[in-house]
Amino acid sequence: LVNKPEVVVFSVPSYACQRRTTLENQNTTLTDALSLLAENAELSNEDGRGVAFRRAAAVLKVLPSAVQSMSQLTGLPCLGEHSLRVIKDILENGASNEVESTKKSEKYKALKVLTGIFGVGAKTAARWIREGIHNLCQLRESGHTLNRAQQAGLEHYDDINQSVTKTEAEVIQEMVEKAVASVLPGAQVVLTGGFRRGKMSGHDVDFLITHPEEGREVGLMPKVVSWLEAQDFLLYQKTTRNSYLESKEGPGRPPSNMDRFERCLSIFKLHSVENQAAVQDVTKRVEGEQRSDEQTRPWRAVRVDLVVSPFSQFAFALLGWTGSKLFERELRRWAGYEKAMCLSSHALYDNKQRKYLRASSEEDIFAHLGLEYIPPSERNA
Ligand code: DGT
Ligand code: MG
Repeated sequence: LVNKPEVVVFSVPSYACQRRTTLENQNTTLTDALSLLAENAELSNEDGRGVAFRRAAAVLKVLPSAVQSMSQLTGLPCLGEHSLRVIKDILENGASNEVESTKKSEKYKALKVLTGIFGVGAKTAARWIREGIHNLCQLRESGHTLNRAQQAGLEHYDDINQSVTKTEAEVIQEMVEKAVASVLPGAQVVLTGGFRRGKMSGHDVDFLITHPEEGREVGLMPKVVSWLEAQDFLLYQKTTRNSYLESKEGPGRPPSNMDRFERCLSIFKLHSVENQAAVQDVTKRVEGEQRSDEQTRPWRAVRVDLVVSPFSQFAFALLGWTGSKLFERELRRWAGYEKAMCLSSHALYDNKQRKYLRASSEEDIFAHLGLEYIPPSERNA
């Protein structure tokens, strides 16, 4: 047999948590197309189909070079009939009809616009669409009573739908660190989510807060929120308390995948970096206010998630809140199917030994799961 060196045949392990997925992607055209179909499926409440497209896209993200022909994909995991058809269309015609018509469809456009409102999920959006509401104008005119989150979401719609930069995330990190240090010295704040994975932008900023002395973190969130409110840093917040103990999880009652940490979904008022300096300089501050009269507001709204974890669960919480969402899902699937374990953001339960496995670092958890350690920057599945 003659070797054809120009045709690279790829090989990829089947679970995303066995793979190193950096932000470098040689197949963005294909992965963007599959991600759009995944998003459309999720917005249409077809989660199964959504996951299938996400898994297919994740496999293409780790390929070391751009796919040239279908034959290179032979033997790759997670590429179902539907995803292969989309890939084939793009390789042969430069675009997929299904993707292009989805992008243009009234239903997809309306779902995107309506779920772009903070506090509106796929189910609410679908209900509104059935009532003929396709955009923000129609929603405002419909007379629907919106809850507090949705009102804030509508009010700050443009800001919230503009992505958050790494620099903005760092400024918010300083604000959160200052708040936490003021109300509980010694508490730790960690930036999680996409920014911890090295992304340069995101849809929100995620933080995990803990204290090395177990128990000291109890009651922390309301104090942090009060401090932030007193500084006029919050445009909206809703805190849900920790319900992990009340959930009566314990041996024989493995943890559910539902997160039960004390959590604050919020919208921060972030003064622009320019205006951060202006706050310290009275002269410039006056100028800043004049500019705001000319409709350049000196601040923008940014979505921020705060989570408080007891120290003993911190490693699980950190792993669970770093993402990506698919990476998390794959870790839990690996734990369940391959190891007979149950992983959540609180704990790891071994069904065979009938006990919880302790971990003080993410490395410990990967080791318990029999997986090679994957650092955050390589969890971008
Ligand atoms: P982004 O913000 O669009 O740049 O992307 P990410 O990766 O930061 O995604 P995000 O902010 O939705 O969530 C960050 C991670 O936190 C995500 O990988 C999964 C986790 N996460 C989000 N919401 C929940 C939740 O309600 N429960 C649990 N356990 N984890 C969550
Ligand atoms: Mg995030």
